[in-house]
Amino acid sequence: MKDATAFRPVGALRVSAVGPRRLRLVSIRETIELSAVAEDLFRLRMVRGRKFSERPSWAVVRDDWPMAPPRVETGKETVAIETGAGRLEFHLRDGRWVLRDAQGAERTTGLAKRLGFAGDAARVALALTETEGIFGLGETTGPINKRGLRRELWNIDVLGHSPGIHPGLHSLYVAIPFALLLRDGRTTGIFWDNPARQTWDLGQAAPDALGVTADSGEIDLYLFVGSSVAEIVDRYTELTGRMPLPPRWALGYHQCRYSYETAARVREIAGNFRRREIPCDAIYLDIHHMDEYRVFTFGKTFPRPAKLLADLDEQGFKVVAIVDPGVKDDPNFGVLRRGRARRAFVKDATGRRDYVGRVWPGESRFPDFTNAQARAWWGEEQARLQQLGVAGFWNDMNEPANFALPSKTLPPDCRHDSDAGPLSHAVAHNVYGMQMARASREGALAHEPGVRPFVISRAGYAGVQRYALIWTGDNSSVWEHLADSLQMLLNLGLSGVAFCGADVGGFLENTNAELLVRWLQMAAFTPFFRNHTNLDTINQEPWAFGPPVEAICRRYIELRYQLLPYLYCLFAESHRTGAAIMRPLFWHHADDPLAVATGDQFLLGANLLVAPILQPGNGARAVYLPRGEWFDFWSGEAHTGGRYILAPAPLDRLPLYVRAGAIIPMGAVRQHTGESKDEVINLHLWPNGKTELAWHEDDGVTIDLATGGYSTRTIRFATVGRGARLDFGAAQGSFVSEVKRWRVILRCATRPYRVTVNGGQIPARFVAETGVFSFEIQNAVSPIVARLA
Ligand code: MIG
Repeated sequence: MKDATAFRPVGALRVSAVGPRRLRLVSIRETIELSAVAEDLFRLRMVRGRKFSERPSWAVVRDDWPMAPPRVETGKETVAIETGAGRLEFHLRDGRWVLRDAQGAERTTGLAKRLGFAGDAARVALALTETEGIFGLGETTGPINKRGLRRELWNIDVLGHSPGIHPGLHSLYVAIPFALLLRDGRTTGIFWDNPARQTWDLGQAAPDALGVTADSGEIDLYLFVGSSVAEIVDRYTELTGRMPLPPRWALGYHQCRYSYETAARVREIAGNFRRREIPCDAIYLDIHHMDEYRVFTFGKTFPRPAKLLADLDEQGFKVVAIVDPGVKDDPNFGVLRRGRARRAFVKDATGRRDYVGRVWPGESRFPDFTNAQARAWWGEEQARLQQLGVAGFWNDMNEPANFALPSKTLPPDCRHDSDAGPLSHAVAHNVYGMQMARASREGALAHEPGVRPFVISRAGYAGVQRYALIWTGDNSSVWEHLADSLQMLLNLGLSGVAFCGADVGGFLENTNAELLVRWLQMAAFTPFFRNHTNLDTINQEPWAFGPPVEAICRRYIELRYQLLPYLYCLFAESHRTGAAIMRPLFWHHADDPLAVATGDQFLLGANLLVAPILQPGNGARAVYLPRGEWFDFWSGEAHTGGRYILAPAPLDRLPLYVRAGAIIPMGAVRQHTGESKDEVINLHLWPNGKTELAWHEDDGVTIDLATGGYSTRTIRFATVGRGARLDFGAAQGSFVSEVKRWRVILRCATRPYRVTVNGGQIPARFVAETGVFSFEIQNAVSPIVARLA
């Protein structure tokens, strides 16, 4: 007898059907379908038998694009589909396949006899060239380039993740089977849409092969052949959805700890921020706010939650409450009773009884978030928190975590009654967290229509960006984790999750002054900026280490608030195109091997280069500046890129550089994003030939974008002869801009200019010592032209 679990590569194939965009191939056992989904996106599916699953995908929200009809070729040995952007060839005899771009260059190759099934498992293997890099894969530990590692995509609750501390740690909380392959400056994307546990051997077992196994399900590969990293992430996020614009307060500084245990302590924390004038927008309630960990309740240490939340609101604080999935198995608990009445919980293997596991509340049942009715019910329960004034939801433990079993999650044979039909937990596991986030977001919207929800999730699968931001879970207050979190966030951004962040200061263990400062300096430039620490650790609020440290923390939090207009434009760009907000250098410099190798610096948007200090006692660090001209943000000193420089970094200084040609819009320091001030935007122009900024503004609260509730305009700057020209295109959209005046700040100026705005001369100022030339322009919706002569 043959071993049923042995690997069997796909047998010899023949063409069974040819459609306008697709080709169907059959062997004795398997069926393959090749198709062009978009010009630059191909799909390769394979099943045993003759029928593809008709289950809708949890990840994919769009799967066909208008395109010129591709050429479909059926030769004797090979078949192919060719579009204007690429070509997918398939060899009928041995299952080898090749993806090429429009220039005919081989982007990636599926190895012969390595496509097939082994028992329930499905396998794919790709050839790797010697220098090929592998990026993305969502949230995983280790260096930015995953080449040579092995990672499992199986959402799991782990304490203290780190390659150094847990060398064997292969899984984290998020599973995103999407990778970017970087080969000789060209980027190719590969996404295997299958939420079952996947194992990615990234050139470890064999240095020249990328081998991927899914524990069950179909082979369903999406192959992206775009011409840049940005294009591939753009297409990938068109496929799996994009981040909705968060409320503006989500971009501010957030303060958390496990836990602020009483209402009085929360008020004290809030009072400290305002008294010390440290900007802050949100305070989090961790699990101790509940009545014995009963979800959606407040316990006796929070006697009048509505009053507390109203008072905090008056001080400009939003409150985010933790919401864990486990519902306490207490027959007197209303949430449990209603959930049971709605048949909303995950069933055990019998399919008849609810599975009962154990989490913080003790014995608990787990809502079946894969089911639309269960999600709607959850939203109703959550609405009670909204009515009390809770502004956001923090979905923790949604891998889901379970203390009852060594596997730390639900048994694989638990039953889900999903929108896509009945599923075992083994298949639903990786989507559980994202579907919880979906319940939270959709519930928040249903019960407060028109207001942008705020949902933060620990677990997720491809497409989770549609519902929540991701924070990277329980790191430790150690330097290695600061460095690790940076690379993790970069890969999350490459994987469609632009809105992400790590616990600032580190979660487990006690932090220290230097680590807090360095972490906070870096995180001021990450999309999500939240300080959080564990139960029983020392305090790590910005003032916890005395006045000098507090002053540095304040300074960087203030800088974050000053940069919010720049950041907000980046969030808008990401909402439109899926672009990462925090980017590896190679996002803009894929053909530069040194930029590709850099995992300890990042770009915020295209124009700010952040080189955080990732080790203790460092008064300086090497910084790689990619090709082009760069300016030191602090001193204005100019540097030519394409080389390393040594950057001074005393404790109060984060090495920060601006790309020549950048327009960086900066606002006033505010104590929170809702604080109203006469809006003057400082437009810092860092000179170089020609540049532009896509300005975006809206009310920061409502979801009015679809109906034009924004104000956008292109701001262009170009040197003309010895002078320059600054153009504000006409403002688009129905939102009335809050900008009263633009203060134009030309940096590195060597002389004063004569300035005319729409023809009339206006006053200007030149300070020779600082090289700053500045003037102010009244804002107007119509085009504005300023000339510098
Ligand atoms: O088992 O709610 O990652 O941020 O503070 C620990 C308590 C449960 C894990 C989260 C952490 C949170 C903590 N939670």
